[in-house]
Amino acid sequence: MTTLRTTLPLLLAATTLHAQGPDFLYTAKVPELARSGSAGTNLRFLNPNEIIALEFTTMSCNVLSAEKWAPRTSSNTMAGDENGDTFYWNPAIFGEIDGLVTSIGSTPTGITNQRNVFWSPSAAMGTVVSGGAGLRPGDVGRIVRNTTGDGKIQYFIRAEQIQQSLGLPITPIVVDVDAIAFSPNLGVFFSLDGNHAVAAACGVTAIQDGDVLVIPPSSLTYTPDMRIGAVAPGSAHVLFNEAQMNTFTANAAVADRFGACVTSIVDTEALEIDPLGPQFVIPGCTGTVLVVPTLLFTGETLTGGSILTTAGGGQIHVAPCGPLGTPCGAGPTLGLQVGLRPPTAAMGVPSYVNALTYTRHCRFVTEARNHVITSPAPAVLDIACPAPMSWMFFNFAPTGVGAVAPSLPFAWGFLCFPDYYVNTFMANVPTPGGFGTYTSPVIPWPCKTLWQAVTITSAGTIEISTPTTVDVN
Ligand SMILES: [Ca+2]
Ligand SMILES: [Ca+2]
Ligand SMILES: [Ca+2]
Repeated sequence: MTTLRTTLPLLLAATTLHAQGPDFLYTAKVPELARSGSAGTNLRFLNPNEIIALEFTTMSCNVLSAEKWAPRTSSNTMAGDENGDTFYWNPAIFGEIDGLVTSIGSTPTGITNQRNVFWSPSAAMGTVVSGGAGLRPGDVGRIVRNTTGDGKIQYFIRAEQIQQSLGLPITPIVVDVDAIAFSPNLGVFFSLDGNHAVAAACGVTAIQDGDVLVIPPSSLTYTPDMRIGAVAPGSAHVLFNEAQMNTFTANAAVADRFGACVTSIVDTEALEIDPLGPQFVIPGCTGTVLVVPTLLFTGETLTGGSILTTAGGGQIHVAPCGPLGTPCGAGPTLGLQVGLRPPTAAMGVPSYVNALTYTRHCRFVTEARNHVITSPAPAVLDIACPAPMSWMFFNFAPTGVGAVAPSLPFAWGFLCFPDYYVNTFMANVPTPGGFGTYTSPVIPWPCKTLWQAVTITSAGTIEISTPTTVDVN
């Protein structure tokens, strides 16, 4: 197979990247626990369809903990009753989040929030609320409010565009995007779940799930807010094939969760551009010059949650708190390096990192103890707050098949969740140490209850949390 990596790097490029770091948002392959225990709250339970934050900028390295950032209930609230069963709660929404990306236009203040980050699901979201094609495994998108209402889908790149870039027919949809990274100067980098017969650039006729592909910037057109407007057919190049990803992986000499040396990638699972890593310019076979950045990557063999880099021909990536994996021969990769709690002192977490993006973000999150309760009962909500005091607000949510709660822009906030759904003040909730718990009055009858907390940050901004909906039977 012809790949670009077989051509020697010609020139160190000085392309400017948009700054997104230095913190991470990522997802774990299977349910995990926050290293900190999240003060005993339910926020400690991290699920594969939830986005986790790893904040080198705000946490000491000796207590570095991954914390819940986009709970299922927040996505459920934004999505509404997408599967038409009259419940907001859908613990299986998205299956897994298997790709994450941010775009320059999505972060006008440089801040990533739960509305402007893009993700790829492993299972299609219901279309009862969104209409249209919905959010499918081959798409990378987000849930937005538009002129027709809440619960709509906006795409960073559509499955149809991925298939066009591979020289495939637009229908039927066969691809599942499994890793994605983007820079307007460098293009869209991606990897798929599964092997496909294609008609991509350079005469490539087959791609594997370990391959890393790129659609170069010259083959992309953008929307005004820097999403992908169109792709040139057959323009995707295999940047690194699976054998080359195996070489990077073997060279990194990282241990898996059991302490065994990992020598192959099997399936590339996450990609991100390292803005501090060297870049090379190589001539593409079609005459298109490609700029190859340093890529952070993970794969399904990288249990324990290690993160590797293509730098130097393949290494364990070094983050502000140290290497993101245990060197081969030095014991297991535990998961502590990405803030997860290992099952024992001698065995790492079962997850690999399934999706990864550099960000700057705020973490102000609510999570229900029970997402479906039977009246009469109180709702109990856990809060992760960036300040030591928060104020809980309430509203009723619409009921019925395909219901979705209306949101409005939260005019004061510009760091945390950007929209509000609530209208009634309920109570002060202390959040010393970053966590707190609120117990509502007894809810006497069946209804849909919607909750958000408000706080004032040390920066002096008024911010609102992610929303939680509790279905009351
Ligand atoms: Ca539902
Ligand atoms: Ca996917
Ligand atoms: Ca993945």
